[in-house]
Amino acid sequence: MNTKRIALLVLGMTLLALVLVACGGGETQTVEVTRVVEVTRVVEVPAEGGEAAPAEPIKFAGGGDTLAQVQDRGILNCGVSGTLPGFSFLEDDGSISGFDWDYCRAIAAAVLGDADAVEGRPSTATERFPILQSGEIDVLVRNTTWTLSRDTSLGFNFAPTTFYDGQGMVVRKDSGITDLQGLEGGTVCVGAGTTTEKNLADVFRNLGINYEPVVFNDGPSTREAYDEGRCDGWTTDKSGLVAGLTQLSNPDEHIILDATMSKEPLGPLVRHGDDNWFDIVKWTVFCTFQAEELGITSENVDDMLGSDDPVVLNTLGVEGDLGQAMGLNNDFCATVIRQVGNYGEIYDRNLGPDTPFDLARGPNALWTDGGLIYSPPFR
Ligand SMILES: N[C@@H](CCC(=O)N[C@@H](CS)C(=O)NCC(=O)O)C(=O)O
Repeated sequence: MNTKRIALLVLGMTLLALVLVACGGGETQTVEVTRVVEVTRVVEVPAEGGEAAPAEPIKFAGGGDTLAQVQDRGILNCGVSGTLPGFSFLEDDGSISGFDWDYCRAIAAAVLGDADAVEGRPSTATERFPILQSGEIDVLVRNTTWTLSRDTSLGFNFAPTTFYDGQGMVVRKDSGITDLQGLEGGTVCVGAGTTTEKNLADVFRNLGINYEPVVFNDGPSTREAYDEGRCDGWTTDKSGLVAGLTQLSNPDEHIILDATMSKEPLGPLVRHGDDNWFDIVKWTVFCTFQAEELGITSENVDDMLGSDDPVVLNTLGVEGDLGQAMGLNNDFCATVIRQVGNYGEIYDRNLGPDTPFDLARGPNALWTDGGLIYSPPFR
């Protein structure tokens, strides 16, 4: 054994020596309280012969073996939409592109050292949760909103939000509708199994608007029905509307109303029951945030390995053993940035000014620029 456990009992931290306890009859009593603090430290000592023995496999608390399964398989199974340009879009040649897809690739890079070692599983809104619950996919990155019930009773854990969104409404310009109230007595196309459907009902009830929801099984059918004129309005996440507008027959004939109907924090999620896997997905996302904040890009990451800044060195695994704490290589974050890029690069590549979407960063700016994108310390 090259590891010794040293238990230190720190006794007698006598605290609160004078605690005044109110007694029944208004009297006070003095009580002495002694706190016992047990500190257990694990100390690495060299094995016999002076050489450090190989590290023992780390046993992770919290159950689950998703990491081992993915490593044995050599492929990450990642659930996506596949029909949402800019986020995850399945091309005719079978390739997938988009912001969500890049997060699938980032997780594969962190875990397997290869951003290409990932299989995308396109899914509709209604089938996305069953395929994660059943283990068909290891992680879902599919424009999915973090809600309390999904995070608890549905049995999922949400990694940090990668895209702060809100629900919007598209109408035809020539309809004369300029606000939600203009949809009074009208019809709205909406996808089943989404937060969108429920928000629509709540918001219109609050505003006292009578309307008829026309519900479809998947995103493309919802959009096509609106395009064919079957509804007066079409609602989903604003990101979905911006992406979907490009797929309408005449995009210029439609507008997104100036109304945000909900909060839609979108990000990756995993099954309950595997804390280590959850940590891996979480810290892969944080790695992309942290790298943008530190100015580490896919272009300069190798130069940054020689930085003088200890924060950069810890993030990239040149110093410390942060990756090992999750069963990953210590340079997992360097691999992610080298192969996929930091948050800003991922955003710009898929949604930025040089794309058809040209989505302003808004709340998705770094916290240092007034946005919500923030990583806890890599320490
Ligand atoms: N963020 C919402 C809505 C997600 C959603 O599924 N939106 C539809 C409309 S954009 C969609 O992506 N459809 C694509 C599809 O079903 O493939 C949620 O998590 O419920």
